[in-house]
Amino acid sequence: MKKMFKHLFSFFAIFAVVMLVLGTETMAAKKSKTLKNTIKKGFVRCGVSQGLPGFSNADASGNWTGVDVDVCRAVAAAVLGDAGKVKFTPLSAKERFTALTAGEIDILSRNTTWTLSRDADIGLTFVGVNFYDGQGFMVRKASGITSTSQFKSGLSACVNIGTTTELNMRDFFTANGITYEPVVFEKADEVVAAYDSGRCDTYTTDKSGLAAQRTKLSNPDDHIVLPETISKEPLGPVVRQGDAVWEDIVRWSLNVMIEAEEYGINSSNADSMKTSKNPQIKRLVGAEGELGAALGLDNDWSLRIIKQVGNYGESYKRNIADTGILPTRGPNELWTKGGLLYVPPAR
Ligand SMILES: N[C@@H](CCC(=O)N[C@@H](CS)C(=O)NCC(=O)O)C(=O)O
Repeated sequence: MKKMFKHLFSFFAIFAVVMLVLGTETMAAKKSKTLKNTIKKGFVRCGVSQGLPGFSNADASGNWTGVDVDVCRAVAAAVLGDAGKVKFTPLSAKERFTALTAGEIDILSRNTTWTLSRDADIGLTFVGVNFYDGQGFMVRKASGITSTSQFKSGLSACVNIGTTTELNMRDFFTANGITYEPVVFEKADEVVAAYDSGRCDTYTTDKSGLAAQRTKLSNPDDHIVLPETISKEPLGPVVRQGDAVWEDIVRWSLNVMIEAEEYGINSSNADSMKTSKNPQIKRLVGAEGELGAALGLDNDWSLRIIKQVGNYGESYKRNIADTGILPTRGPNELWTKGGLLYVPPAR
C-alpha cells in the first residue's frame, strides 16, 4: 500500500513538472498557431501590393518600403525582435484575400478597404485603419474637366478588377445617371499604362493611389486629380479569422505606432523615455506595466517597434510626405491635431 502511494506520488510529481514546463512555453504562442509558426519560420509572411509608392513598393534591389510595409515590419519587431524579418508577397487586388485565407500569408497589408461584406466574409478580420482615404478621379488637363460634375455619358474609366473602386464607380455613375464604359485590368501597372496611352478618359482609384500612380505617368503634370471624393476608403491590415492572439498582436502593433506619436515618442528618443514621469509613456516603452505579457510577448515588444520602425508620423513622413506623394497628412493626422487617428489606449 505504502509503495503504491509512493508510485502515485512520483507520477503526480512528474506530471506537475511536465505541465509547468509546457505552461511556461509562451502561453500565447501555444494558443496562436500563427505566432507559433512565425517564430518557427523566423519571418512574418506579409501580403503587399505589386508596387504602390508610399504604401508598399520594392526598389531595384528588392527592398520594400511604405506605410503598409511598416505594419508588417512592426509585427516582426514585436514578435521576432527584428523589423527586417519579413517575407513580402506581392499580390494583385483580385488575389489578395485568397492568399490570406489559403494560408500563404499571415498579414495582408495592402491598401485594403474595410467594408462590411469583406469583414463578414468567412476568413477575414480587419484589425484597424492605417490610412483614411477616399476614391477620386484623374483626368488629362487637356480635357478641360475640372470637376466630376462635367462628366458626360459615354466616358471610359480605367480601373483595377477586384476592388471597391469598381463598385463605388458603378454607384456613383448610377446615382448621377451617367452611362460609362469600365476598362478593367487585374494588374495596377496595366491600368496605369492604359490610361497613360489614352485608352480611357479617366483613371479612378483611392486618392492616395492616384497620387502615387501619377508619379508613374510619362508626363505627370499633364494630369489632375479632381477635387471630389466619392467614397470612404478606410485602409488597413487584415488577418485570417480565427486566431485571436495573432489578431491582437497585429492590431496593437499598429496602435503602438499611432499612440507613440500621440505621446511624442519616436525612434530617436524611445530609450530615454523609459525614465519619463508619465506612466503611459513608460508603458509604451515597456518600463512599466505588463502589456507584452498580455499579448504573449516580452515587455520590450513595443519599444522595439518604436525604435526600429518609428511612430506613425515618422513612417508617414518617410514614405508619403517626403516622397512628395501627399505632403500633408489631411485626415491621417492625430485626433489631437484635428485628424481621424484615434486608437484605443495601450494600457
Ligand atoms: N482600396 C481599394 C483599392 C485597392 C487597390 O487594389 N488599388 C489599386 C489601385 S491604386 C492598387 O493597389 N494597385 C497597386 C497594385 O495592384 O499593386 C480596395 O481595397 O479594393
